[in-house]
Amino acid sequence: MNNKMKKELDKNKKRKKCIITGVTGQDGSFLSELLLEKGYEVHGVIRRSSTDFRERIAHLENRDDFHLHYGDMTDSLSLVHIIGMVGPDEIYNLAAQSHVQVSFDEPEFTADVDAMGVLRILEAVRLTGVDKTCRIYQASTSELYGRVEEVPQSETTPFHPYSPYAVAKQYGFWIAKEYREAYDMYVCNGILFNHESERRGESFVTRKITLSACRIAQGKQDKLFLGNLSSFRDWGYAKDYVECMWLMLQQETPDDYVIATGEQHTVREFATLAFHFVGIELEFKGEGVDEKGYDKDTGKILIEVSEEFYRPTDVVNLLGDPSNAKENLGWNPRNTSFEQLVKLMVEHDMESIAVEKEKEHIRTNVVEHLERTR
Ligand code: NAP
Ligand code: G4F
Repeated sequence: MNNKMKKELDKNKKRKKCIITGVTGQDGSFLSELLLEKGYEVHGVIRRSSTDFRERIAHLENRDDFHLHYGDMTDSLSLVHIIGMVGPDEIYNLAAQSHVQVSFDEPEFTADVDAMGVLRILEAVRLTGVDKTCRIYQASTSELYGRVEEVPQSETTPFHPYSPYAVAKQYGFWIAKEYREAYDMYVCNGILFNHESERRGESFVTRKITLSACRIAQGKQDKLFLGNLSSFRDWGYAKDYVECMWLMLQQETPDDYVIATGEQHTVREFATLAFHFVGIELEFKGEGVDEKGYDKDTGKILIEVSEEFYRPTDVVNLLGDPSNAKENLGWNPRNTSFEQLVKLMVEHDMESIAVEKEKEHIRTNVVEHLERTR
């Protein structure tokens, strides 16, 4: 064996292995990039779906240190099989039905994936015998504070979940903590406040706003319909937040951490800033369902409230206190400011909508040409 081969073998021996559930999601894709950069062998769990295009991780799929396995949070056998086969040093459990409003329409599925799914992962780790060596990150959420009992919220704030999603995540939080205490397993809950990015799902409020602002600015959409404009969120940048997931699993002892910026803004403020970055100054008039967002220059109505987007119970006052993570993980909550976050999302979407527009223009020209020459 020559020196180069020996070095390669040593590198592979030392290479840490991790499993990421929810690898196709916003966080899963950023975390995969981070862990690959750190030299991990990354194993992602994917669901069988009718379309095989996985946009957020497509650029990683040809690497030989990135592997995908079919599995599902509702299917214990698939999880036992993957964990048994990989023998991971770390598991990041990010898979979830993650949309709060959808959890009112699909409460049973949400509970199966977001609550029972956590139990299935923990038991799979025990059944495959890696419980003393494998560290587990559980994606908990600020939605646990729900109908908030104090502001700001920290690790000691009582939970008051306020949606089927939050109730399911509450089970996930406690079962993770229970396995840590009962079986001495290394399990951490990251209580992450909202984090957004250019990869955020298009039906979450921030991305819905940035995409619509860009379409309106480029003449592709007339109006944006939103729900509760007065809701407060503590919004950070997803790329900054995945680093905390990794940091939590590198500590001597496992614990639960709040990850937040310590700054809150309303949906209305987010929209005002997003429109500002596309060159439109908004002003809001009216109240409740009658509130509207006007273009200050033209007086045109660009935003209206629709009750369709109201939730049976809504969480309206999230503000995190990240002091503990700052002190014990060395986390810098202001890596990306609110303004930088909105700007980077808008810049990304301006470009993607322009490309969409260009493609549509070419398609229309081709159709017109075919019709003329038929
Ligand atoms: P996301 O973009 O919605 O991604 C969710 C991921 O879960 C997707 O990869 C999805 O796969 C997968 N998934 C859903 N059901 C599954 C099932 N039955 N089996 C296997 N995989 C399944 O969510 P995210 O924003 O990245 O959030 C990651 C995690 O953090 C979630 O657990 C979320 O609840 C939690 N969280 C998010 C935030 C936030 O602000 N983003 C804040 C706190 C906590 P498909 O591609 O196949 O649908
Ligand atoms: O963007 P959202 O749908 O995010 P929400 O409900 O805060 O949930 C997200 O963050 C949680 C962390 O706190 C995660 F656990 C969860 O997985 C997810 O990533 O809604 C934010 C706020 C809500 O108060 C909602 O009522 O915006 C309000 N809103 C107003 N109009 C709207 C809309 N939300 C959506 N999705 N669509 C609207 O048109």
